[in-house]
Amino acid sequence: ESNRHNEARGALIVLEGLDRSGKTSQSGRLLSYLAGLGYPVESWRFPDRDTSVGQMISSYLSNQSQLDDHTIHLLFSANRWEKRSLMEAKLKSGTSLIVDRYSYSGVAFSAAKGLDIEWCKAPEVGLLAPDLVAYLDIPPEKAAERGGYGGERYEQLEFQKNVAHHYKMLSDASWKMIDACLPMEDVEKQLKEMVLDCVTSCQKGKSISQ
Ligand code: DGP
Ligand code: NA
Ligand code: NA
Repeated sequence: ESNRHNEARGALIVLEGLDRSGKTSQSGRLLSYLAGLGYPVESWRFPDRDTSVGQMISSYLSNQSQLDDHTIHLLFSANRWEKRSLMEAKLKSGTSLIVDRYSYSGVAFSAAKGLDIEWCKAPEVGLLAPDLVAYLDIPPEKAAERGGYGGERYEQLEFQKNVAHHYKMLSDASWKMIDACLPMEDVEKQLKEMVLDCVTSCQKGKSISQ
């Protein structure tokens, strides 16, 4: 029984949503949940601000540096690319990853600035495809009310409305939509079910897709 997890591949689980939709809290809860069930699991987030590319992104987000829209777009993408091989190794070794933001943030946030959507998608091609995309759906006005925004560059109501619009355009039938206005415990319960389903089906040997 304890061997079971070793032979299986991990699941790539992505949480997406506007700023203040609750992704970060829910990732923590999912991590404890899966770990408690004995699954190897890690929680990741993008941007990963710990790398040198991530530090450039962080400085841009906190308005300490200015960068051309295309340039920052490519840096966000590069930040995902620099983690790709580690991500693949983790999944192959059986570790599931709960990832707070991924390529969809990359496209939705840059397209919301007016960049061409196909141009935005191009550098994401070849990154690993998620097994599950859970979208924490919240009206931008509601998100803005949640204890206010932290003051980073994109945390502005008008801009978030535009991001929401682009997320809707990117979403497809495979996305799991969750009403993020529900009490946190209800959101958590729905997520746990989806995530457990996903981890279980990845164990049945579906291979990693790109
Ligand atoms: P977070 O650490 O999750 O709060 O993300 C920081 C901000 O950066 C947030 O407003 C979402 C935005 N963001 C995340 N990923 C990307 C990306 O790939 N491209 C762009 N343009 N923005 C992103
Ligand atoms: Na944020
Ligand atoms: Na977050």
